[in-house]
Amino acid sequence: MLVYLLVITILSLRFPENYLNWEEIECSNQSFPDNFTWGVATASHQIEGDNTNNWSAFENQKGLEKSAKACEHWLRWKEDFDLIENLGVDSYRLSIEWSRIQPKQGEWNQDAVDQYSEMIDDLINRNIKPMITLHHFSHPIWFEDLGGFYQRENVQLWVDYCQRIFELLNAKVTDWCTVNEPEVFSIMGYHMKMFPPGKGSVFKTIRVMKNMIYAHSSAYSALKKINPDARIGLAKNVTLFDPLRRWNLLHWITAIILNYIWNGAVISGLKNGRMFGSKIDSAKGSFDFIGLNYYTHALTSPFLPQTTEIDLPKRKHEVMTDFGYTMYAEGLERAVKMVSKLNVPIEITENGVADSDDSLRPIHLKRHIWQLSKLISEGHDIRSYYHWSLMDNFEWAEGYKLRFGLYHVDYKTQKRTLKQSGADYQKIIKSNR
Ligand code: GCO
Repeated sequence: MLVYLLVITILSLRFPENYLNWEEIECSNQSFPDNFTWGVATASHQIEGDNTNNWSAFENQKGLEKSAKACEHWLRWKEDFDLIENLGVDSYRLSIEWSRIQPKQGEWNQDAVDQYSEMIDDLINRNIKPMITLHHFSHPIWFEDLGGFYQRENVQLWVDYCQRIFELLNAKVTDWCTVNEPEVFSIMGYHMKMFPPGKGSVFKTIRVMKNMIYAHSSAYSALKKINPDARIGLAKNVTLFDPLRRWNLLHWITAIILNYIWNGAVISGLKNGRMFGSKIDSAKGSFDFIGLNYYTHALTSPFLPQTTEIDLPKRKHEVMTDFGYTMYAEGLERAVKMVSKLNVPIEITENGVADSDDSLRPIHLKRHIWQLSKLISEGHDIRSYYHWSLMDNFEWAEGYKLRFGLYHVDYKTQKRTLKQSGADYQKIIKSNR
């Protein structure tokens, strides 16, 4: 019993779960460095509409809500860029849809390439720096049919594609994210069955996660050979895992295991070239920055739900978001400290909230930005903040019911309307505080 108590005490002290008294915090008093980059983020499949890729196939196969026309961004991109400009951001994180560029293996769709080039030029003309993500969950069906990232030999096909896009745009675009959230892609797709290809195997998940890190590092070295000055990194989702009952060792053990699978493995892969006991030498140091996507923490027990469709447990005083996880701005500190281990500049490549009536987002924004400024003032090298997302869009397995936008989208009319939170963000950007 004594040993048990000792272990629990050590764990509790070593891994505290902090909460702030927000009532007492004056959130508007902090300023940001002059060169701090404010941004918004989106991903191709979530906004463009009419994509034919692994995701659209999965939507059909599983009877999910279809992405269909999404925000019709492929047709309305110019007016959407007006919206981005209207926010006053310095940068826009977007992804390029591989399935548009290479609808069939060996085929190169010049029209799509031209449109993306035009879009990039247009952003630059508006003084908005693009950050390009090369793989944000979606890829062509032919690639999936070959086994996708489950087969290590397929990685080269993706790297070839990345090289061509990079050759085309690297003179104009300095910041590149190779892959978005390798851990979410593999866990949701190969364990939780909620993303394509809908498999349920821990072994497959680990294999794909390693392959994604290998894919990232292969792209990194190929692209750096073309232009050593480019800034290339990846976006890592950090979800914190805290034991539901802090006196229960089983809950601690679950939290520790999940933390390794979700966060530790990728960080160790990038830092030491080792993950899950295997070596991926090329991964070591293969990044000029680390992108951090931060949303929440999960309270764990051995009975953690295996779907995102139900609410996760929460502390009494915590506020639930529409996604069924809580708003936990305090956690940004631990998330930043975790990725700080990589010793490179940090870009907050995503942070936001599902909140259909925009009642929570203004507070969410304020708290996270306050936390961010505090971390910067404490010396963390955080260069940017990209809010997820520009406008409401297709939230993967959850479809359109979850609204993450600073702009509201009426999907019937495709009308976009600035929300209160969007106006708040505009002000924050303008005053840089
Ligand atoms: C992810 C993605 C985004 C999501 C966002 C909100 O984390 O799943 O990068 O595509 O839409 O995070 O859940």
